[in-house]
Amino acid sequence: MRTWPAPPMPGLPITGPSVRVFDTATRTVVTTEPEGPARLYVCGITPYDATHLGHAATYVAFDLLHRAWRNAGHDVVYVQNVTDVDDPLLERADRDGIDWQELAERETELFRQDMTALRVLPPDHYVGVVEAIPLVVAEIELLEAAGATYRVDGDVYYSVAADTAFGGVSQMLRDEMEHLFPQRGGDPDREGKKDPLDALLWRAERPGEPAWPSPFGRGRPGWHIECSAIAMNHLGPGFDVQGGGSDLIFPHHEMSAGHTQATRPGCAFARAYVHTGMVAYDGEKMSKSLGNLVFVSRLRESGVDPMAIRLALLGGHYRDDREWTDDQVADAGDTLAQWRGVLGGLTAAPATEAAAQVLAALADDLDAPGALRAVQAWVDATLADPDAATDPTAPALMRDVLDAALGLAL
Ligand code: 5CA
Ligand code: ZN
Repeated sequence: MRTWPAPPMPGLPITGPSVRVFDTATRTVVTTEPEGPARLYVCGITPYDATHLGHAATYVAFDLLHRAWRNAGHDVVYVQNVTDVDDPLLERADRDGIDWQELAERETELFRQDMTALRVLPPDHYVGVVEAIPLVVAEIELLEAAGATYRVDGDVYYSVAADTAFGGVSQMLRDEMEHLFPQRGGDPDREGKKDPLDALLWRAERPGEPAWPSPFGRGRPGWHIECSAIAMNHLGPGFDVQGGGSDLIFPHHEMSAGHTQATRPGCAFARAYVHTGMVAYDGEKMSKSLGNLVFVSRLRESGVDPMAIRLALLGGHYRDDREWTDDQVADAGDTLAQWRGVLGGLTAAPATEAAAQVLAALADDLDAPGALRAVQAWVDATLADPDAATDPTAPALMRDVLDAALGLAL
């Protein structure tokens, strides 16, 4: 699929530290140690509605990781999928009486525009499920050869018993898994399943639904297998970070990892699993199904500076669940005006230390609030004592750091 244009990223005179992130599977902060380019997979959108601030917060968080790696001297290979055929998309297209492909294309294009406006670095491989069906089919064949599949009325299921490490990503107990599974697309009560948690790999053609030919008959992919197939084909096993929102920990990331572990014994899917907290609005997780959404595109249309949206999103730590309030974007706009004033000066307070603090905060589990505090302290120092703010290189250095590390072009 077509990706979106890369914003320019200035080179910095200083190198950032090794990047550490919180890994859900081990519940510890781990140091990433890329061998060759850092390999990143982030679960993409299901394009049946516009990008809301929850999605944006998640993609901005992984953009910080992407940038932190680049600033630490690594090349990055970034892969993101688009779930451009799945139940919620087909249901919405049906409800609105439009073609499902048209809906997916329209919303994916809007997402590209939102990501461009927010200066999110694009993936190197932006892969839709429809175009990846041959990869999905090949991956299911591997699972079949590993004895990890069975049929229920023509549908193909994955047997969770095939992954000896099942549960190792989410670290959840069975009770919690059984509670979450039906809420997140699972079908525990389907008759004929061996284990209620077994996941659908291939859904046989139903009347009125799109279907593609395969060795298992005409049908379409289940959800989790798309990410296993795309990640394995474009990154390979043991890639550095699998990312997404915390709503994907179980079953999605557990299953995607499980598929790979069943077909490639001894190989981990990813080396670390990193999850963002949920953004809420009006007290509830922002979600397309609840409808309590603030769209990035609407804010942009109403004249809000995309950099103010980005700064507002960076104000919370990526791992925390948080509440979006409408004043956050106005406050961010005020902050930007103050910062732009200082960056526009001919001189400022020396910035070398603040620049290093920004890079250190971001390398320390993507601590954006800590990075913003370092910038604010430098701004305050410049404004508090203009007579001492005589460094002519400081404004340009800080402008480049804000751009390269935080994605804020001011
Ligand atoms: N297509 C699948 C992943 S393969 C999917 O979950 N799509 S999505 O459109 O529902 O979500 C896209 C990304 O945004 C996912 O990483 C999801 O975890 C994240 N996300 C969804 N809602 C929120 C929210 N309220 N706050 C933060 N992140 C969210
Ligand atoms: Zn995914």
